[in-house]
Formats: sequence, structure tokens, C-alpha cells
Amino acid sequence: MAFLRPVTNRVLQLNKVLSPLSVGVRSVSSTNLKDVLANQIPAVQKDVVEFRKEYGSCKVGEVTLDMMYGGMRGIRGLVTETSVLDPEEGIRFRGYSIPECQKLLPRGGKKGDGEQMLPEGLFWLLCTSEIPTQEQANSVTKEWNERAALPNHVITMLNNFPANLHPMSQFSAAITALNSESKFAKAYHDGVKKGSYWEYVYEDSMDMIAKLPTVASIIYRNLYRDGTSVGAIDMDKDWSWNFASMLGYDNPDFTELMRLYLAIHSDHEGGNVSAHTTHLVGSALSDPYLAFAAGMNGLAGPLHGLANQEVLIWLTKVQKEVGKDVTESQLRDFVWNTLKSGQVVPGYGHAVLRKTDPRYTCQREFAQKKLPNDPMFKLVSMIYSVTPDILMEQGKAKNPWPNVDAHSGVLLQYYGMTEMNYYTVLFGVSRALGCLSSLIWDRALGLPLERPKSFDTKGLKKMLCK
Ligand code: CMX
Repeated sequence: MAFLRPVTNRVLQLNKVLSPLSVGVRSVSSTNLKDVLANQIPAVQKDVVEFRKEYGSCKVGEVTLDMMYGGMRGIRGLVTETSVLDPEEGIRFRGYSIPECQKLLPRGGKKGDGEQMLPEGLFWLLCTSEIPTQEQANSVTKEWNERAALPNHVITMLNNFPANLHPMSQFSAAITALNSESKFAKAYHDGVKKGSYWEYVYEDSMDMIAKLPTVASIIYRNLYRDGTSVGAIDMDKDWSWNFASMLGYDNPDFTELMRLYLAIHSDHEGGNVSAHTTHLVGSALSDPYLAFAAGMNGLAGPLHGLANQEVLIWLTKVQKEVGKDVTESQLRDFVWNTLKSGQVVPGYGHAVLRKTDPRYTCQREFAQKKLPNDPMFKLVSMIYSVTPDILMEQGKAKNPWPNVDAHSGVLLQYYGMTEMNYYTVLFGVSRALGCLSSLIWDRALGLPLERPKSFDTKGLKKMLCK
């Protein structure tokens, strides 16, 4: 099946049309992210208009009946600029793999001399497709620190949630309530022109990302630390440092883990449930808070982001039922029993990936360096060595390899964060970087209300059965 098929006989001359990534607008050397975006957007908008004018009638793929009944797997129907997922290789953020990002992006630490990339730098990359300088990443830190304060009604709301309300429900509800602060909603109400939508989405996105660690930390402390105060933001420290500190962790290795964690969970192209939901709800011009809260309700599903919680529950069950010194043969039996009881092995498989997730690999490398002898890490490693063969033998899962969620919980519990129900909230804080940078571009490119066509089975039969 040709990837890009013209409906006419006209030969495609792709090199004549620049893709948005190759528009080649070098940014002004400003350290202000909004200025850099404002400089880029007109050229990208023009490029997309020209691209669509010349190639708008070309086919990009075909839809089969199985795709329609099968969760739309493989349907080419979304434009997402921030990242692309290759089934074999894994995610590339604006063309850069995770190891490349780890090498090229500015790092944390006093003078950028830390071990892990700053999520601030990754956000800059997602927004602009450019690797930022240390100063540019630091300027994002500064803005996020300045925008972090929460309105009182959200604090009151968080403090009044019952302890049995899942942390993800609290997180999503608080994000929805933050829409009292939406600059986009106000501007829309005041009749702002469509060409300026992206600026207000940008402002809301920066505000929201700045506020999420505080929201998440209040939830954590209310549930697991007797409601102790999260303290104040340290203006001289980065986003991850402040988040770790507000949660109550001062181990520098945990802070490095947070930088890694918050960077790698950010974006996984446009079709995953949280990204797609944010994009879909945003297309109705619901403000970014409402759109992202909807995405978080999707992330809270056990087949998506809640899998990191499920993995640790499952690991704990292995230890409880089989004992701490589990052998490979016992582990094989345990995995088979999980499958035979009709459950999935959490942390394994993926809708798009067909190899070990590079997000798993970089967390494994972190563990090999920092906690090589941790019993739970050893268990995770043993699971890695037995599970793919079992899933292949069972023959159902298209991808028998581990995904991002198979590893994250083990790292968190090593540093004392044993509250597994909370893990998906961390994933959610990170996912804001991807969903919201995409949302800025959705509005910059003027993408319309999303509204695919659906059919009923009767109609499909009429269409297809002879
Ligand atoms: N354990 C057991 N069975 C699995 C499996 C796993 N880890 N992964 C897939 N399968 C099964 C599916 O349930 C499906 O079975 P049925 O035909 O009986 O319904 C069959 O294999 C085919 O599924 P698939 O096409 O390989 O996978 P999907 O694209 O439908 O689903 C995913 C992908 C991630 C939901 C699935 O692999 C899964 O449930 N994994 C465990 C949960 C998990 O780790 N989710 C996190 C994903 C990453 C993230 O979003 O955070």
C-alpha cells in the first residue's frame, strides 16, 4: 500500500513542498518561548496551507472493516507535530530519540551539570522542534515557578476530597476546576480572533503545567502524609526539583529520577487515549483545562496510564504468593496463571510498539546504575526474561515486550514512594507537556472540530456485502 498516493497521475514531488518540520525557520535567539513560537507559527501555517493546496486530495491510507471494529488501529487520521512513534524503534520527540534527547537537552543541577535532561528543555523541543540552550530551558523554569500559585477554591476543593477518592479522580477534578483561571475561555468569550487562539492556549498551557506539581503534591500529602503542607516553590530550582520537594523527597537521586520520569512520559504521538482525548475535546474549543482533564480521565484507565499502578500491585502479589526468592520456573507459572485467569500481564504489550519500549530501557539503565541490587528490580528483570516468551507462546498479544509502565513503579518504590495508587498522577503531570504543546499547535494550525463519520453494522453490510 503506497504511503502517499495521489488521486491523479501527477508525480509527487515531495521535495518541492516543505514539511512543517523542515520549514527551516530558525528561531529568534530569544529565551522567551512565546516569542520563539510567534516567530515560527506564520511560516509553518503558510507551509501547511501550501502543502494542503498541492496535495490535499492525495490518499494517505485505507480503512478496512477490521480497523473500524478494532479500535481504529493503524488508521492514518491524525496530525500531531510533537512526536512520532515508530513500532520498532519507539518514540521520537520532534525527530529525536530518547538517547539523543538525553545527550542533547539541557540538564538539571546547579549549572546544568546534572545527570538527566530537564523536562523544561523537552517541552521547548516539543513546542519548537529545536533543541534549546540551557538559558532557554532555564527561562521556562523561571516562568513555571512564577505561574505556580493555585487559586484558593482549588486548594479548598483538594483539601475536602474524601480519602477514598482515587488520586487520579482528584487530579482530574482539580484540573477541571482550574478552568476558572482560563485565559482562553475569557478571550473566546470576549470575541478574540481565531488567529490569536494559540496565544491564549499557550498562556493556559504554561499556567497549567506550572500548577500541576502543586496540585499533585497536595493530593499526595493529603492522602499519605497527614495533610502536611507542600511548602513554597523555590524560585532558584527547576520544575522537577520543586515537585520532588513538595512531595517531600530530598534525595538528589529521586530528583534526577523525576527529571527522567517527567521527560519520558510526556508524549507518545497523537493517537494514544490521553493525547487523542485532549486533542478531541480541545477541538470543540473547550479550554485547555477542560481538554486536558478529559485526557487525564483516559489516562486513568488500566489499559493506559493506570497500568503503572497495576504493575506494582501485580509484583507485590508475586512476592506475597510466591515469596521473595522467586525462581524463574515459579515466575513462569505465575505469568501463565495470570493469563489463564483471563487477566493481562500489566506493563506488557502495546497498541503500536512491536519491540521493547525505549522508555522501559532508559528506566532499566537508571536502575542498573542506581539500584542494581534492589530485590524488586531483580524481579522486574526476571519478568523481562520470562514474559515475552510466554506471551509469544500464548500467541495473542501482538507485542510481547514491556512498555513504559513495566518499570516506573519499581524505581519509585525504591526511593520510598510506595503508594502505587498515586503513580498515574505522576504520569499525568508529565503527559501535560505533550498534550499541551500539541494543543498549542492544534490552534496555531487552525485544526477544526474533530468529527469522523461513523456507521452502523447494518449500513456497513449494505455497503460491503454483495
Ligand atoms: N497480557 C495478556 N494479554 C495481552 C497483553 C498482555 N500484556 N497484551 C495484549 N494482550 C491480548 C489482548 O488483551 C488481546 O486479547 P483479546 O483478543 O482476547 O481481546 C490480544 O492480546 C490482542 O491484543 P493486541 O492487539 O496485542 O493489543 P491491543 O492493541 O489491543 O492493546 C494494550 C494494547 C496495551 C492495551 C495491551 O497490550 C494490554 O492490555 N497490555 C497490558 C496493559 C498495559 O500495560 N497498558 C499500558 C500501555 C502503555 C500505556 O498506555 O501506558
